[in-house]
Amino acid sequence: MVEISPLIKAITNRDSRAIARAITFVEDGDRQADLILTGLDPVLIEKATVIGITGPPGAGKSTLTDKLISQYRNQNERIGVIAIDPSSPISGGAILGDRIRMMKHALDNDVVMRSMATRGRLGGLCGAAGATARIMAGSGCSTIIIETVGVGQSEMDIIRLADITALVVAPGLGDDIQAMKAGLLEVADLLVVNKADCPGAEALAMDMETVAREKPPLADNLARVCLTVATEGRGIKELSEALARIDYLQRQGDEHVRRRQQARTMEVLDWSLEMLRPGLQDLINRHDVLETGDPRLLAAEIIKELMNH
Ligand SMILES: Nc1nc2c(ncn2[C@@H]2O[C@H](COP(=O)(O)OP(=O)(O)O)[C@@H](O)[C@H]2O)c(=O)[nH]1
Ligand SMILES: [Mg+2]
Repeated sequence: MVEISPLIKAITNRDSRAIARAITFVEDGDRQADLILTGLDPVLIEKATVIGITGPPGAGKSTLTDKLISQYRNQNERIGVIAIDPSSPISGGAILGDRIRMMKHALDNDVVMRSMATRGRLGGLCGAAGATARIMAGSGCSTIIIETVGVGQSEMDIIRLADITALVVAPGLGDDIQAMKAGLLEVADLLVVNKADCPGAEALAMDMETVAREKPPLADNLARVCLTVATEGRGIKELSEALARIDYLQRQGDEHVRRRQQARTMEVLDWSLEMLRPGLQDLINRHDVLETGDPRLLAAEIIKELMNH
């Protein structure tokens, strides 16, 4: 057991080791995390904006994130990055390319980075990511970027943690984009057509404009589609401005509160399921699963038992 209040103080003072330690408590489901989280400044947490950056693998999310970090740092903002990495269950870390790219930011005390693996963990990804974002905010980060591959359900859940979601697409990913149209395009506030230097970008941008027009307008003249060349840093300033504008508009109306409610709901659900899991497992173990009919029927029975406990 460590002393909590010095740790909270150290986080507030932007001590990177204290921040990393607190996030580890969160990831381990350690109860000390609760004490830390309730001790952080709620005003900082409310003010910070969580930006979700999603899209298919290879679209350029990491390159874009890297350039956005530089952009925010030029504006003298402190920034947090949570990279949700589905591919690396063992290291729980970013792939080598991302590591090299982010190296220059790793030396910057005002860039707080953390990667989280989707697989090979006990679950509770949403809850852990939400808590991590709050720790970053409590340490003075005004923007927190969550980078995630927009493929599976858990990644979709993660996106619901964000105040603003940018969907990154790129020409040449063809089928992926078609497959995405159902879910991700709907949740995206901003559509980023990256690799604008590659053939097919114009046509893709026109496609995206059509999609964007179907969205309820937040305001007149709000850019919903951004063209970028992440590798060259082109369009990054415009992208950050579009994000800032959406944030501003959402905070003017009810949308910001609605998003935060949605995020909290996801987190509570996620933690609840985590907490139920061991008890459920215990009850299931007491049944002969092969004998007790249909799995779904047994599940309903187990829930009944749990309620009567
Ligand atoms: N031509 C071109 N290549 C890019 C651009 N942005 C990223 N890339 C390249 O696309 C590849 C995938 O980028 P990455 O950021 O790792 O994509 P992620 O999987 O979405 O995170 C890398 O080789 C990048 O250098 C761009 O604007 N134009
Ligand atoms: Mg990436």
